[in-house]
Amino acid sequence: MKAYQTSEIKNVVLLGASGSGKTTLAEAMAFEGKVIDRRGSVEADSTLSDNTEIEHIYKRSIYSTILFTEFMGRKFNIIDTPGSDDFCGSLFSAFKVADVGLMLFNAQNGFEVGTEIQARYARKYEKPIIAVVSQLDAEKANWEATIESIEANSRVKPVIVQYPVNPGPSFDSFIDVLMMKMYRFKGMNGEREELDIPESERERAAELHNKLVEAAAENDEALMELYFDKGTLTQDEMRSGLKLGLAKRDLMPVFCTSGARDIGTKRLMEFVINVAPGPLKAPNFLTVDGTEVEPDAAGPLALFVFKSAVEPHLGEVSFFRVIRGTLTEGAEVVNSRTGNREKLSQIFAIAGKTRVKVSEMMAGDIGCTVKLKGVKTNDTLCAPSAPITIALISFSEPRYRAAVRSVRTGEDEKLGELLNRASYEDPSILVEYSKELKQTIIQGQGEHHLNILKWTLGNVNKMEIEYMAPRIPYRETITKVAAADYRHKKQSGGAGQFGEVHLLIEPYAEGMPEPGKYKVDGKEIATNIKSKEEVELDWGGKLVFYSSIVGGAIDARFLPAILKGVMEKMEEGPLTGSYARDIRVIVYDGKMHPVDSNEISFKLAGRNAFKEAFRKAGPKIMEPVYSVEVLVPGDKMGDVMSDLQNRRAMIEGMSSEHGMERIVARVPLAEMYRYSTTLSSLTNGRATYSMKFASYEQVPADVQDKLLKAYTDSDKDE
Ligand SMILES: Nc1nc2c(ncn2[C@@H]2O[C@H](COP(=O)(O)OP(=O)(O)O)[C@@H](O)[C@H]2O)c(=O)[nH]1
Ligand SMILES: [Mg+2]
Repeated sequence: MKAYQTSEIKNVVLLGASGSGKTTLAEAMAFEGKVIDRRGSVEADSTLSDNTEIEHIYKRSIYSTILFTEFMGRKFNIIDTPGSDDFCGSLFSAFKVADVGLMLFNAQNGFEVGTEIQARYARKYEKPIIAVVSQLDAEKANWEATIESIEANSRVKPVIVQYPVNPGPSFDSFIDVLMMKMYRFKGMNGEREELDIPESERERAAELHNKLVEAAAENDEALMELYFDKGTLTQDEMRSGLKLGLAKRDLMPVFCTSGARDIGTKRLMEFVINVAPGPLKAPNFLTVDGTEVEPDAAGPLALFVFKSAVEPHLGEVSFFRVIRGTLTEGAEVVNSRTGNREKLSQIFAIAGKTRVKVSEMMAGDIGCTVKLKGVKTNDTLCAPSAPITIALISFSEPRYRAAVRSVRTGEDEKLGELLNRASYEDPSILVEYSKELKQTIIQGQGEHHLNILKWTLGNVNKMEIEYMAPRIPYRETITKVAAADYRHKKQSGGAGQFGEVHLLIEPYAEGMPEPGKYKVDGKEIATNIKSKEEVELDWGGKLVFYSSIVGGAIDARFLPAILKGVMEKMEEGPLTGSYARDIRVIVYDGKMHPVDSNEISFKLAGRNAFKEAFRKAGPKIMEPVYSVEVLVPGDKMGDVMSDLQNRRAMIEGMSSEHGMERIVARVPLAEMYRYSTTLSSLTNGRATYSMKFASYEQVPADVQDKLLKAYTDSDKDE
């Protein structure tokens, strides 16, 4: 393969709802570029893109696939993505490295739920979008309805470049109102004739041509003037106007295809070459500190790793885009995250599972390399002389959590390795062992997402796993002042143990005044602070520990032991064994014994005095509450709201935008298990949501009673 110049490269991401025909179109594009000499089909499990067993079972893409194709002296790097929102992780990676999106609209369905979700992401990443009406040969293909639904729902203005003459099973022709030609296709392999527009279509074609000219002119004042002077624009002038409008996302050119019959593929690719931004015209990549990096093929090398995989018999495969410079086989680079040197002994162009060895790749190109052990997604590999770090792909917050364990015992280590690998390959999967919950917690984008992983582990890695509801990380705290005295005394043979601690506890809040006088159980306690220690707790919140001991009742050297005793109970709260937080402790009196007092005695006295006081201080269990944002179509608002209310949600706000309602609520984590599944079934998959930790709040009395009872039943403490 020749080494393509930066100006000869087009990086394209295929978007659209699941089933819209992305994988089939990718196949046609690869065929047009002669990467394959026969087109496979999704039905026959023979496409370049859907090449894994699980994709064959589902007949749908689950992983994103990169495939290059060479066409008219250009190299296209096409990223075929899964349509389902559960696999949006790979979409974010694709958005990072693609310069333009082809959004497929199935002519049988028009603007679908999946389209809407992906259009939202495209907006977020500011990707220019070309609309591709697909499956125009299908029985129920309906051009008018499809265009209407795009016009009604798309926030980027659709501008028709082509329309079909005979949509439906006899589909073989479309009219291109930019070229002002009709294209008629023969057979199934893209052979076409270029014809004059027949009499019967002239009026319609002329009308759409004028609209296209206007839409092109609108993007530039000079073009607008030309248009006013001449009443029209040349094809090249139209292209330059469309180029501007496309790049700014002011317009979305609309094309006609049937991927299954390879109709329209070539014209679409020509248009991408002529009008869509390539690496030189797309916005420059930014480094983590916001510096732009020009795609200069003569500059120092920088590669950005956007996807990683582990392949049997081969090991790690790292997929990258060359951000700057020219990569040559054998290049030595440094990983800017780790500082490690790496050698790229082999570099490849990628067409699904097929890798074609190349010797050189220039800025803008996409390829892969193998066997880089310490490299992962989001790493920048650069010339040691000019290290930079490209801004990272931000994967969305996980939306589904579960605890995971292996079904067979003794496989923890192997499971850990496999889960780490899963999150290496798919950074939208997060895995962590929680010491607090004593569970391995896995997070992903939805139940389907995690079930696919379960299938893969079971069938490919022979590791049977099960998912369970994760335990909830409750916290304990107190609501009022209480005091307790505790004397630890032990006399057994030789040296005895003696320590007595009088302490007082109260709820801690940021900015509260220093301790003064207290009245507890009818007794006045005046404090006179001698020392103060603030402990930032690892699990959130604070413990503030004071000594106000007078007259040397307890030696200062025993204070650390008392604090240690208190901390032991903070780590294993008296109510449910959960972490305690936000408490102020004032040791104000006690007793020592000249011989028997030692650290262990004071630790035990401190611990027990604290525990006793805690129980008298109106103790409460607190639960994590998340801020949840749901985006739901207006007609499903009622169902989603009443479901949220059943989850003890506090609705904080509602607003509408473009027919969607945004609900902001605070919901206890304990009520969010499997929420994505419920939301999806309430709305037929038309809603999305995100959640992030907000605060700890007291649980309602009935919930507290239940938790206390559950703990007392299992408590073996003292
Ligand atoms: N009739 C017809 N069927 C198509 C066409 N493109 C895709 N399909 C079928 O639609 C289904 C989904 O196609 P696929 O390419 O997997 O869609 P993706 O989920 O967007 O990748 C498959 O059954 C395809 O065979 C087309 O142009 N015409
Ligand atoms: Mg697909």
